[in-house]
Amino acid sequence: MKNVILILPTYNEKDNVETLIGAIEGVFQKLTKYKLTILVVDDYSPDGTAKTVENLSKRYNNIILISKKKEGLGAAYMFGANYAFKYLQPDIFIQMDADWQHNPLLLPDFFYQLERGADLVIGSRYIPGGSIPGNWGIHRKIYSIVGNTVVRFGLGMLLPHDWTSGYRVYKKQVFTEVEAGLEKYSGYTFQVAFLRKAKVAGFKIAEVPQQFADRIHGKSKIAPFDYIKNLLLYILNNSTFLKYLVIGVIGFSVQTIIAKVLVQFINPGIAVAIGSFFAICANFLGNNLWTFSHKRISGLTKLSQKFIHFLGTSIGAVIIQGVVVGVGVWLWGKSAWFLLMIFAIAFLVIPYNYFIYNRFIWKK
Ligand SMILES: Nc1nc2c(ncn2[C@@H]2O[C@H](COP(=O)(O)OP(=O)(O)OP(=O)(O)O)[C@@H](O)[C@H]2O)c(=O)[nH]1
Ligand SMILES: [Mg+2]
Repeated sequence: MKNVILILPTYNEKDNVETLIGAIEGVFQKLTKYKLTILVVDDYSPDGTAKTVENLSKRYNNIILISKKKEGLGAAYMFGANYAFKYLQPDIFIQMDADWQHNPLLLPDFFYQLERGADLVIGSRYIPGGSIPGNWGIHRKIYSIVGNTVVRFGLGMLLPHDWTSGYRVYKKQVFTEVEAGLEKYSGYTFQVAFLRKAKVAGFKIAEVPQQFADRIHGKSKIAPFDYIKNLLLYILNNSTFLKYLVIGVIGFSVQTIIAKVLVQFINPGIAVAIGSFFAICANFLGNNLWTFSHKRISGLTKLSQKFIHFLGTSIGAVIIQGVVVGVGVWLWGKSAWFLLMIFAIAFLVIPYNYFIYNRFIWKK
């Protein structure tokens, strides 16, 4: 029998917590292989959530209430998990909002994925079968979709599809592996930081479609401005894409110097193509050492194989630049070559390479 600890962070959820806990208990009557403990982490909610939970703990013998000062969602999860390790011998954790936005009836799907070998399962709104509330205003929908997309592309980690979902089930090893340093993210950024660390550590992540419901009782605690600011700061500090751009600038400098020298002697299209070959070498080394250090390719055989692969995919970038500069010079004259090269790199080569690197070179 596995010990499952469901951490339920609450702040002013008096009107949600009773029915939700009742529903969760009902679900676990059928999940007989698992022994559930519900750990409510309440930050002294002024609405008296704690009192309701205390009453519930008389009805169910598997509810523990922790009351602590208000520190944010991430801090509540950290506190709950550390408490569980100290007193409850956890095997599996569940993270779930206490406002009914996460449907407890989905839990058997999460456990099915764990049993099939996943280490971490996410309730995803952005996969087929998943959704955000239809009655949300357009700004709210955009905020949610754009936020998630910025995280995925900013971090250069396209999978899983839903990074900001707080509905998650994971094995205890995931927490012990990622926990170090997470206390910095006491608010909602915790979810993204947690997931990124789990991904980097190589845990197997699965997604189940989730129809994210709208809140009926109580108010949202998210402060959008703070949330966006913290998320952007996190991405800036941890973005593969930004590191990739820095390496790209170095490669670009190598390319420019070589091309500027050669263009005095040979056709500009060829000069740029040669310059870009050297940029490719600089890019491969720089990205391997720094940008994708978490997926670094090592060993001479692997490195040379991957470099050939890299060269192969980079031919696309060489051709793009050769064609744009070649055709552009033919249209607008030789003096336009430099601007044409910059245009080709900024708008065509950067997205092309980033996609290829993630998809084919440093995939895992
Ligand atoms: N203990 C604790 N719980 C919190 C805190 N902030 C939010 N929560 C809880 O975390 C869960 C998610 O918070 P919500 O405000 O619903 O955030 P959200 O679901 O991302 O945003 P909405 O879609 O706007 O509701 C809820 O159960 C909240 O009660 C906090 O500072 N401390
Ligand atoms: Mg909510």
